[in-house]
Amino acid sequence: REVPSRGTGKDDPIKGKSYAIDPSSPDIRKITKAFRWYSPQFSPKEVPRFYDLSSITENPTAFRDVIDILVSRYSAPSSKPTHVVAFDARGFAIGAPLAVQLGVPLVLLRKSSKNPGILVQSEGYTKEYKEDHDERMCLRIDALKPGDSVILVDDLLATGGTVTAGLELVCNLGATVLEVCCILILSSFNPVSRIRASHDGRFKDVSVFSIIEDSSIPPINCRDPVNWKERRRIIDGERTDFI
Ligand code: HSX
Ligand code: ADE
Repeated sequence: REVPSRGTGKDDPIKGKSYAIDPSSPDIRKITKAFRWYSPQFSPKEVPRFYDLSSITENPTAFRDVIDILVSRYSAPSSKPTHVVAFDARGFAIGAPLAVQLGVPLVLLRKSSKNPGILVQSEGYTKEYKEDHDERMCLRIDALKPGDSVILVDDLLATGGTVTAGLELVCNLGATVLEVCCILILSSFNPVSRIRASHDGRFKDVSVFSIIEDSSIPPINCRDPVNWKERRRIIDGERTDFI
């Protein structure tokens, strides 16, 4: 399948060596239409729009389109990685089918030393929302080596803090990053510029690919339950009085 890419350009919100696909193409419109969000009232975190990856994973057609676009992009000999490196936890849902289709290993970037073995850990990083604990990414020290060329996969990029931690680890192990890819980029945070400016410009040439941008996701994609006036409750036990 042909994957159109929009290159650099003055009015490109993702400036520099980074790409998003033409939002008017039919596949992209389908994925954009499928991506739901929730307001803070129904979200686990206080962000204006909490984007829900399960709107893609629970929609087999949209999910397949996402994976097909990525497989097509990374299967050409010149762009094929030796490894797919996916972020804990939502990056796993995208990285796993992608790695299987490409026939390359899937490396799991884990949060807070959840993986066994001898680990390397990133510096602390922050995201669009703050967790209660210090956040660090960890990678097994023998997961990658010099000469490996990887793509880094996550569901979305907001501030780019998470991706920066992954770049740091992959580069510290001597591997090369071909590209960072995600389904959705929250362009208003300027994640690409932030990533490139971080660590004194260590990742200034990194290429970033996103399938869609949040500015193209309309208000109608909000899935807040309309008749639920109070703050959401997490219901114990069986679903009896739910909506
Ligand atoms: C969420 O925040 C997503 O799954 C990404 O891993 C991350 C994106 O936020 P940011 O680090 O770009 O601000 O956990
Ligand atoms: N991670 C960081 N920002 C997010 C957002 N707005 N929605 C879902 N996950 C996120």
